[in-house]
Amino acid sequence: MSDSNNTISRRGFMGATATGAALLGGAGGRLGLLGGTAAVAAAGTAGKANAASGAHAIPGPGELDEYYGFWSSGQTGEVRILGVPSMREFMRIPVFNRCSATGWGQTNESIKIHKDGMLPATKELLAANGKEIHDQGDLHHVHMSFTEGKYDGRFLFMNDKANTRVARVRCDVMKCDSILEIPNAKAIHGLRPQKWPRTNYVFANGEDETPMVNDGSVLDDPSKYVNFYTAVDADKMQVAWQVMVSGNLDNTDCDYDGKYAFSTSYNSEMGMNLAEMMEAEMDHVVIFNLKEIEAGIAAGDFIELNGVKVIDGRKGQNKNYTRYVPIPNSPHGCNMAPDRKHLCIAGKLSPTVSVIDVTKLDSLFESDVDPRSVIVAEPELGLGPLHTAFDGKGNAITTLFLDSQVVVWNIEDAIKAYGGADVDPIRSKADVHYQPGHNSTSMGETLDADGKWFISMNKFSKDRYLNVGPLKPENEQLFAMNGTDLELVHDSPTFAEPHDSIIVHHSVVNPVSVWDRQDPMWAETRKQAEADGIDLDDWQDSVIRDGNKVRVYMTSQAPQFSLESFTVQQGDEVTVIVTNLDDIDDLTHGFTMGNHGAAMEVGPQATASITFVAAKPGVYWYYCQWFCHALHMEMRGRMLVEPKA
Ligand code: RUQ
Ligand code: CUA
Repeated sequence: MSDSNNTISRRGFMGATATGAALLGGAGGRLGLLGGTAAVAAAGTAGKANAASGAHAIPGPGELDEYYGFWSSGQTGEVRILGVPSMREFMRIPVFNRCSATGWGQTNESIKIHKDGMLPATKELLAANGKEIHDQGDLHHVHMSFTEGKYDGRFLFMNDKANTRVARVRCDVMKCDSILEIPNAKAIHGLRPQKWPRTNYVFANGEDETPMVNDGSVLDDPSKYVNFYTAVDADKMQVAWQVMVSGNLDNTDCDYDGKYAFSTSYNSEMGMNLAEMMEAEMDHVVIFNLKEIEAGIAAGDFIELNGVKVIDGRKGQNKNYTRYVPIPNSPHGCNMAPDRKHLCIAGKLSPTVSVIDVTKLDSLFESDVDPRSVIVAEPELGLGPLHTAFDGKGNAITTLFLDSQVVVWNIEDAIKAYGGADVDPIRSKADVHYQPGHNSTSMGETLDADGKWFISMNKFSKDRYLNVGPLKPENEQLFAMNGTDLELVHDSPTFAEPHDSIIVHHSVVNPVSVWDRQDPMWAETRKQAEADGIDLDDWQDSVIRDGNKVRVYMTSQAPQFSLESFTVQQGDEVTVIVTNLDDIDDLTHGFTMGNHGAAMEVGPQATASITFVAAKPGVYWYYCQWFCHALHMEMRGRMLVEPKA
């Protein structure tokens, strides 16, 4: 999986002479272009040897990264695309947030995506607050779709803890195409796509338990509270089924066999305050038996709650839907190793990671064995273990929040030690700055885990950067993995929040550069245009009146809108539909209507539309806000709003 992008690099130039020689020898496409410069650079810096080897080369200016990094942004509500290992930020994909630049949350196309998956009760709640859609979200986890245990480059899926939602991003255009609000559950936190045989389901767990009938009559009766584990049909973006569970749920993952999914619970007590939540020494991980749940649904063993088929998998039901494996103490991270066998549950308040052998899970459902018999190791790693990543070579890397460290440990040795052997599974520890939460390794949650790069996503930067006031950035750190040693190669501050990330080889991801004119994103808009007798594929400029609704169709082609001006009446509801006829790479236009809070991105060959009320008479300029041409400033026009007669 190496390519020429990776072998020519700034670090490569600065590396040992051997690397320099390899550089000059292995001419690929890009290398050919840069060959001359490379030779000079290599000669000029010979001797400044750097510890990072050629395999850990960091691309310099103009050079491409070997990996895409997909970042969740926590309370910012968007997805970010970075290059790894350069850690350059390429793009932001608005999902649960509103975006001033692209008009996400303002365009009719994006509002439709928000509203299509919204529960009726939420529409009412928002309307009562003077809103049509949510304008914030808390995006914790982003993961790619799988086929047979490997990333397949089709979709990214992500959760919104704040408003109990799951969303999907299309990797061909890197835009969100679906947002689904999950009924019954509250605060969707953990999220993971099914790995095998493909991502038919996206598993999502609710974090906050709520009264079974949540009508305002129950607050302090824990026996009335339940929690829900949800399987979303990933193709249709609809809830497939839910399982009612005991205890709250935190994070989730699933196996590489399509048989089981798992979710940690830090509050098995169902406590409502801190003291109650921390009472028990042992909490648990819930094991979901997918085949049994599907069979139970097929056999009608469910209740229907808000239109969803819900299986009862609470403790004590003892049907074959769920099992509860006791884990110390408020477990958090839930990570399946790419060895297809070991599930790592991070103890958080316990210094341990509990390793479950998933090949033993059948026995839990077949007989009355001690649920802890599936645990094959429980190494003590340090204080505050939160999440675990893998190198694909039998080693795991766990973040230690309280210790501000990450620890590399060997799974097989941990199993031996658990069996009584005198071996230390810990291979190395590295300080991180400071208090790490998630971590990720290159391709680390797939069967292609390659053990080259490791990222620690740290909740605090403290003194690491120039002071920017009371609100400090968080911090993420990139390490080159030299076997089981971690070498810090890069720090970057990040704005709220470096929550979670995945590192995906570039060969898996193949976005287009120009939209397909028939893209489903604006299918509704297209239908309306057809009804209005407009051909969206052609240069057009039409103002269609429909009562007090006015639809303004125009095209953009650098450096012009097809309409220099248009006229509406005071009080009209105006929809502007812009089709970008430019069809070359990187020629995005925009449309901003001055003083109306209306702006949108219109990519090459895309159509986008936005609606506002022209409430005040006067002349208003509209302009293109994406720099597109030497005459970009001139790309503007006027809307005349005539006073009411
Ligand atoms: S959870 S810091 Cu929201 Cu991803 Cu563990
Ligand atoms: Cu079109 Cu700027």
